[in-house]
Amino acid sequence: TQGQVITCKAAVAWEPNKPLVIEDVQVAPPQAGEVRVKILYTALCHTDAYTWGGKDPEGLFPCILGHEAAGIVESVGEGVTDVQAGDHVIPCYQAECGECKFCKSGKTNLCGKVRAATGVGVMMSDRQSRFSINGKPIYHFMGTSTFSQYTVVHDVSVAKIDPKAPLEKVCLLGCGVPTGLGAVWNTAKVEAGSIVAIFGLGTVGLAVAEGAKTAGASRIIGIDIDSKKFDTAKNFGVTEFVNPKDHEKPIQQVIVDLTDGGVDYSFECIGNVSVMRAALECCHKGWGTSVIVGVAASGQEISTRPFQLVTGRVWKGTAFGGFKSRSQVPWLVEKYLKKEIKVDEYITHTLTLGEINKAFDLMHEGGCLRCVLST
Ligand code: NAD
Ligand code: AHE
Ligand code: ZN
Ligand code: ZN
Repeated sequence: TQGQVITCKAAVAWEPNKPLVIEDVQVAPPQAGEVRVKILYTALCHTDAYTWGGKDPEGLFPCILGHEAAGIVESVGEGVTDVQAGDHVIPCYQAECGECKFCKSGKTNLCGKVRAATGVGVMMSDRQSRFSINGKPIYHFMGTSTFSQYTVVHDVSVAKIDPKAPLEKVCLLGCGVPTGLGAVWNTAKVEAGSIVAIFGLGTVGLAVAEGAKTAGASRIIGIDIDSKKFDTAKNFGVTEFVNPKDHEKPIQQVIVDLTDGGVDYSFECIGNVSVMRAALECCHKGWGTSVIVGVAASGQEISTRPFQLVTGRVWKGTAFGGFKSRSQVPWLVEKYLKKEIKVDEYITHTLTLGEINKAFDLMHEGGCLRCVLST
């Protein structure tokens, strides 16, 4: 198949909120600096639902969504040396080139090499899509487009991993689990003994809990409007549970009262701007740090009284948990193989690519963390 167009099945989002359609899609060969990957497993993340729902200012249609996956390199374009056909890989929506201003800064995991193209659904070299249906181009998404049997990614957007790792599990290391762990370890740098509050106990929030537990947090307070989340949350390290619906007082006041003045660290893992405010305001005066992880809809803005920051609270955000993707995803895979981090525990459902609309429906049910689709 090297050098040839591949026709395969992919789930196409033709319009926001309209069920995805499994189509025969033509996938062009990888150009210079690109890699064509046979996707074997892909999970759904809440961000896919957000873009599908028309809430993403960068969302373009028709497109092929999906960014949490694992597969095997089918072929590589000219000049690609870091991976070759047969390598097991995880696509990385957050690239790492090692050479750009961002990569060299030592201050961030963001990479500028291909971001301009991935934000508008095309490949960097010719600003074209590698996906088409009978000649009509279909946009890429987040530089990954994993809801397809084959995809084309930039070489800076793919991590080579240990072939011993089960792809049906480690696909989760493409987004949600690293995001939560890294928010704690890299962005907040939670110290032993800290009091932590987590808003939203989906996969990302639970991975924050797991990260906080390994960091030695003394109390891990989970906040969710769905009380059914608490039983599972205990297994990930949450020690106390608060449902805002059980209280008259604003949730920030509830947390401040519970913690003698506020938490050391809080994490917003929902994408709701009023919860982001509450997460900041439940932090302890003088030092409490709040990390925004959730992705808010187009047009939404955060606000608080500046006095909150003047009096020492710190507002931060994180993308992919601050992990440098190509260097650290393989390390996370090894940690999983050594049983140092959970992955299997986040997989509550498994379906096929053809059942993807059912998988999107499942995301709205409290019992679903990650649903993994086999392609
Ligand atoms: P999810 O839908 O599985 O989890 C969200 C949880 O929040 C659910 O348990 C829900 O019951 C709870 N919730 C909703 N409204 C609430 C409220 N008002 N108060 C308390 N709890 C509430 O989603 P997920 O896949 O875990 O993703 C969480 C968020 O993180 C999403 O916004 C997603 O887009 C974002 N995300 C960001 C990054 C990043 O790099 N920054 C990476 C992955 C995901
Ligand atoms: N496209 C949106 C923002 C989406 C967003 O914030 N994405 C997160 C990852 S979510 C993964 O589930 C992120 O890492 N962003 C950094 C980046 O470079 O995209 C918008 O508002 O335009
Ligand atoms: Zn994601
Ligand atoms: Zn870079």
